[in-house]
Amino acid sequence: GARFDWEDPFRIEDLLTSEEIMIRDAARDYAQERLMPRILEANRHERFDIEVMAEMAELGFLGATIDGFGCAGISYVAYGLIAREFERVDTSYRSALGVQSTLSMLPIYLYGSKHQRETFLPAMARAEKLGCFGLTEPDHGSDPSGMQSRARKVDGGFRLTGSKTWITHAPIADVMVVWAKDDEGALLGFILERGMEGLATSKIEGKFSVRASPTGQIHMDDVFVPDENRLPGARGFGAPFSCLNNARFGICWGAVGAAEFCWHAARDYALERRQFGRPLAANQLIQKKLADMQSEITLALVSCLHLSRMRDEGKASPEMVSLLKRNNAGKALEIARQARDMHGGNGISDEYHVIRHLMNLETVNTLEGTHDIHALVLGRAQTDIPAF
Ligand code: TGC
Ligand code: FAD
Repeated sequence: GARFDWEDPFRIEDLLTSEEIMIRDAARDYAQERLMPRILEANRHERFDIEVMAEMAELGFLGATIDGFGCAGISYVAYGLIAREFERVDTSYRSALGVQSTLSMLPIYLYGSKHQRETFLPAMARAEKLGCFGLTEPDHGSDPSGMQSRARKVDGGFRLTGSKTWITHAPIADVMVVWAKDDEGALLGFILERGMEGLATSKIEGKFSVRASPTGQIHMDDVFVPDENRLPGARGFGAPFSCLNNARFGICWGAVGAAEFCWHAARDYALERRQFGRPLAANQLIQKKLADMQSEITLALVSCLHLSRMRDEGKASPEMVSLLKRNNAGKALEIARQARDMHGGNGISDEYHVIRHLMNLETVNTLEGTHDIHALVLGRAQTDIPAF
């Protein structure tokens, strides 16, 4: 007969392969046993435990969708399941996974030379080299096409000048995938390495969101970058945007992980906490909120699975990714807010974790294209009118 499992209403578990379940369980065990015990202090003190990267490498999670070069070659479904488990603990950990895998390693894999792939990818998969992705600038966020960073051609290489901001892992990265325009205004991609003359990074202090993730700026003052460090396959904005498509898959799944944590926490709390002589969960208003959370999360997960399977078959368009990134980040934020509310005063204490997720999801709603920018992508796709 048909069963109903409140935690998995549409039996998504039955739609996963045994390999996907194995990877998911490894990610869940690691996240719950090793990341969860660290996050409270890490978040309080804006601290990133760098050994987390080596642990992710040990499990084979870094650059995991890449086939070869020391990477596992797993599906986007499996990758998404890892992202979901990491973000169930904290956005900072999903971000760490995503920036290394889809925004640093993937551009080198997609647009790099054989030599660049061999030099960087295995070392990055082992977390011996950490990467970051520099697209956003102080004056150009949603519209990177206006960027001011310049790559001037000189003998044997390029001279890069400009600055990037809001760059995840900039303060700790050894390798920086940076985008800049050449003398003709064409967008090029470069692999910058810490220690190059004129290259500096700084940390953005005082964030109220993703506090366990080091975010910073990249300053380039006439940095000489040899020709061999230019990504030969990248020319035009299609290159960084393609990397973003893949990073956005991780966010689609990750946002649901954070939302699931908040939903489960709100349910547990409502069952335990008593007011007016009965559990909070005995109230219709509370049950409605739980039903809304369950519905949105279930629909989001089915969509994640569907979109990722399409991605694995090469059938996912950027607009499909925009639709789901926008939906899942926005819905997760709303779920976290409701869960915070249902915890009453305790909801603002970090020991209950929902306020941390709520603050993090503000970032998730903004990065990799804001909620409204993805609406405009979808608006353009159905009206043919770019309204950016
Ligand atoms: P547009 O005219 O649409 O396109 C220019 C060229 O790019 C191609 N393209 C894409 N290719 C692949 N995937 C996509 N999603 C693509 N979107 C556009 C397009 O085909 C065209 O190619 P070509 O060959 O014809 O030149 O460009 P536009 O200037 O109108 O841009 C539109 C818009 C607003 C969608 C774009 O600027 C955009 O996506 N803005 C948002 C910026 C953004 O997402 N930044 C993210 C920074 S990285 C980050 O946040 C990492 S967070 C990491 C973490 O901690 O998790
Ligand atoms: P703006 O573009 O200034 O937007 C401000 C507001 O205006 C938003 O609400 C936006 O939706 C709205 N808006 C903008 N244009 C329009 C329009 N035409 N019509 C209607 N509304 C509009 N970037 C990287 O390159 N690499 C990274 O690793 C990275 N990591 C990040 C980590 C964190 C914690 C954060 C917060 C950001 C990170 N980013 C990174 C940058 C991120 O991608 C940008 O913040 C994002 O793209 C938005 O750009 P912006 O902050 O300049 O906002």
